[in-house]
Amino acid sequence: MQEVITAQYYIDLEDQHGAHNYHPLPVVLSRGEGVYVWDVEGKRYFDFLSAYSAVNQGHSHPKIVKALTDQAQVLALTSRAFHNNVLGEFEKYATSLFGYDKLLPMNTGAEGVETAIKLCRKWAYTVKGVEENKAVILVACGNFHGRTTTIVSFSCDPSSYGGFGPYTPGFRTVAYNDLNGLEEALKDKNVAAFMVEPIQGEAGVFVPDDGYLKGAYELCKKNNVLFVADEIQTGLARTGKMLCCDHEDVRPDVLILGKALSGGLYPVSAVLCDDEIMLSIKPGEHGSTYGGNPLGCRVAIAALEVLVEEKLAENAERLGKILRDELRAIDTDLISLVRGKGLLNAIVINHKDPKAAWKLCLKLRDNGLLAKPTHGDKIRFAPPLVMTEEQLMECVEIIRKTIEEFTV
Ligand code: PXG
Repeated sequence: MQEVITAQYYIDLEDQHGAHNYHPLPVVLSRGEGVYVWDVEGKRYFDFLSAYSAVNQGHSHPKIVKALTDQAQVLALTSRAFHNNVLGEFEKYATSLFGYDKLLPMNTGAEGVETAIKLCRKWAYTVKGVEENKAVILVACGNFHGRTTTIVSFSCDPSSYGGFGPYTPGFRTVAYNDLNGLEEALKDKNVAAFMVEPIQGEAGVFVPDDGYLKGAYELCKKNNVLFVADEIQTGLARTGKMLCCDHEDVRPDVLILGKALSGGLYPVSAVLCDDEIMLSIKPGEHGSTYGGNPLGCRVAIAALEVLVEEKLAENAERLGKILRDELRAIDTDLISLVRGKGLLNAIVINHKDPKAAWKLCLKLRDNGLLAKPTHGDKIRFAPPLVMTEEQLMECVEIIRKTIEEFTV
């Protein structure tokens, strides 16, 4: 008789041989397609996390899979020691789509953020005229920009930075959603840039007041400071526009993209800006072995085309409104707040048990929907953007039923 391999086997395997740097929901996935994922026992779930907004185009989108497999058979990696015949095509497509002079390709989101930081510092010294080693980058409290030692240096979350010092200097924190605090901080002539998430995803989908991004951008302009938008999680149709900054007609000086830039098939990130900033970095001063490789570039072109061709921003905008209305209509004390934009949403759980959000996610899993708590009491609801209204209503029913049944 063949031994049945259960989910617990894989969980134990990771536990025994892997680092304990995550606390995943106990579900072991082995397949994904569109808005669905399946576990090793064949049970199907709605994915309400989308790999933290990396699979906006849905799992294994056929067009992106084809781009990946076709290119993998031809040429995957050259390094940047040589040119390849896909990089320029990707750069041209993405810069014309987003309206910038240039693009710099990297792999992970954190590398995109590091790249933006280096560009801002170089620009400050070579263009703005800040004295060498004095540049300051302003960031917002509650930020999540990645996990490198420099990036965690300016986190306000002890679980991100605690125990990882000494910290990189050159960053100052201002309160999020506070234009007065930003205006005050901008008085320092050494400020090179203000880097901000248009919605703070990791902080629990914290949506700033209308006008905050526009106001922050204008303050930056007044002070000759670069406005840097980390759209790694909010960008690429997730919030109902191609970029979240589009909601306020703000064009960031420096735009950081990642995650859905590859539709979940390959790590691709990028920084976009105009020549005055981008050309301040010279040959040999920045790069990455894999950054700009033909495989990633083909995947990224296809991933962007899918967003445009399938009108995923419009779908996210429409379904997001329905989702928030439906969630607000659930008659329960368990949800104290529903917030979000497009299909980047969160509910805040109101319960005396601090583990209530986790327990609710376990029940949602049992009922066929996968979501994950953040910061203890918030649950993000961010399905792939290829979802249909009918599927969304099925998900709403699962959530409603789970909440009604929920007793701790
Ligand atoms: N900026 C933002 C706004 C993000 O949400 C990053 C940068 C970093 O991207 P990379 O590709 O380096 O992870 C993110 C990432 C995790 C985790 O497991 C990361 C994110 C969200 C949830 C969990 O570290 N966002």
